[in-house]
Amino acid sequence: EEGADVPQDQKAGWASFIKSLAHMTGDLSSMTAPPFILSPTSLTEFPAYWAEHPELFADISEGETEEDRMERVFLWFIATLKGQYTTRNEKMGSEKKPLNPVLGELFYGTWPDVEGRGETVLISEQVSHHPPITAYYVENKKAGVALQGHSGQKTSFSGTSILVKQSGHAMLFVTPKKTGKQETYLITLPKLRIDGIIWGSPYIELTDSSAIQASTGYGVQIDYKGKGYFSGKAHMFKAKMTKASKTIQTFEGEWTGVSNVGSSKGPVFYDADAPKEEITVKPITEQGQWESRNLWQKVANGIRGGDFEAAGRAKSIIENEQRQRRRDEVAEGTSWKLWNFEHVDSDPEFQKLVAMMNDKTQPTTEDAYVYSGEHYKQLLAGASAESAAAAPAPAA
Ligand code: CLR
Repeated sequence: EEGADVPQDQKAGWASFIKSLAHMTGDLSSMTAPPFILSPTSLTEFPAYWAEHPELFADISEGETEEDRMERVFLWFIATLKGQYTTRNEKMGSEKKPLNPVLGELFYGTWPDVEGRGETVLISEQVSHHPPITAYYVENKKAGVALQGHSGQKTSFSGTSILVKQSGHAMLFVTPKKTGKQETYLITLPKLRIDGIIWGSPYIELTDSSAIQASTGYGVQIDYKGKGYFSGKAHMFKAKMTKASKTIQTFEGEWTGVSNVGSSKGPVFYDADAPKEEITVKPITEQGQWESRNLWQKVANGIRGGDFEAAGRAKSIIENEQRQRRRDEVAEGTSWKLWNFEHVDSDPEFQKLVAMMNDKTQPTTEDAYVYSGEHYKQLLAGASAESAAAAPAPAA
């Protein structure tokens, strides 16, 4: 029955939310949704999903050959998918609507150096509010592996599903232990279909294709399919590793379960039951005012505790403060300065890799956010979160 998973008192709100989806103009993030579907987590936290298997990330640079390293990059990539796209279902029962980050919002965290693998750090920053774009940098210095990327979304509604096109891409920089010579990998992102809207229990299925293109000439194309395509199962993929149009290896299976090398009878490639490691974040009391969990604390507490009026009030304070800040900038003829990133229209390495890619998996935009780490490095150097911040803090 329609709306079966919606609390009785929110059924009307959910129905009108679905109606409003039909008029959506590409950006769902700023639309008002009923309380039961709200998540207390901001989108600036999502880049952490790239590094919840820090050992696989670090192991990339241990690869003996170009082919071996391509396969390790692909293994790490597949291992991130379950976290990226099914975590909210597992933790909160369904996909939820994340908090819409403010411009300048930050999310910092680390994964510890265990057994000499090196520490992994995440620097995530909201670099655009309208449309929402999050830039991120993940690095394991010791291993010689770093990921720089940004993420935006264009959403539409099919009548039953929300369709999400991801804009943005990621560049992976690897310094192999063997050669010491840097390799780059361009990573494009799959499309999402959010099903289960009618019932009030949304979940993600991945569709179409994405790819990873290496500067070494190796590439992997990944095709995603849900129920009833390759088999009766949801969350399936098939992938093909190639070099100079020659197929080197194929892979297939479930990105939420077991995948195999070659056919489904081949050796196990990855088992998504493998435990993942959550990011370590400073206690909120030690965070700066632009850091996500500190900034949204009252809103998140309201959502978690079911006090949606308190959450709404806290949210309005933040949003009004942001609007005022934007008005002041216009009046002063200034513009917001990013903390840790610099926007570029394109870059030569990106163009080289795109040219090596199959058309249907190419990213739609060329621009990127290059990591400078200005604010993060000041913090590490011992500045307090506030003094490291050139701009005044947002509303308390
Ligand atoms: C953000 C980038 C991450 C992967 C990822 C996972 C889930 C996506 C999210 C991205 C963007 C925002 C998103 C979310 C699922 C639902 C949510 C599309 C792509 C939208 C804005 C909210 C939908 C609201 C319904 C649940 C009612 O690497």
